Amino acid sequence: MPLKRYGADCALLVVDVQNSFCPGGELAVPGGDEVVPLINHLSLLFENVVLTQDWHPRGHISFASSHPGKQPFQNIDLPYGAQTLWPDHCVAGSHGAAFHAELETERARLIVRKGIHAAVDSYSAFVEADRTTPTGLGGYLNTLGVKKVWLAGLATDFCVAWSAIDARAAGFETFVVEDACRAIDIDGSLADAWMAMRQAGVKRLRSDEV
Ligand code: VGL
Ligand code: ZN
Repeated sequence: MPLKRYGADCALLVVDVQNSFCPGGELAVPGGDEVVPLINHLSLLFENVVLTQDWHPRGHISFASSHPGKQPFQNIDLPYGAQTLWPDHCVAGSHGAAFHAELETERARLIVRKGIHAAVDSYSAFVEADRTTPTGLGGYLNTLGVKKVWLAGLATDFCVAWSAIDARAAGFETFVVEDACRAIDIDGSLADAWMAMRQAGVKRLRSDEV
């Protein structure tokens, strides 16, 4: 095993590498499974590995099926703001919500489940879509003395981007490993996400630069 290059003040945040987002899944991200070997390798370099898991109750507000007459990928307005509607995905306890079978999960010290409230989505691993309800991850990382966070996983333009931007907002130096992520990319969402991450001060790098 290679030497752990990143110690107690660093964390690798592995975002939503779950069956629903991999080929064959309900909300498959193109090439979603391709990140698995890279992430397994990256995780060997980190003392602190945290996984996130999109984890929705049945009938979740982000599901198009919860809104009669609406289709997946349409946008609607909710009390907390705009919401893209998705196919049912990552239903708590389902096969889709489970991690990709080849993702190495043994060394993860924390699994954060998000989107757990029926009426609020959460792309971000830190703060739900109402922009107020914390998941607890920021407090956890601060308590451990983590100062720098690297992100990889799915999807670049949704859960990775929101989590990276919120990591910056919580004061962490933040890096996104671009080739260890894959995007959904609807209506220019990937370009918008990179722009927003850049403006937030998120650093973008490749896995061979980690
Ligand atoms: C995600 C859409 C809906 C993601 C989660 O992991 O990027 N995208 N739920
Ligand atoms: Zn979701």
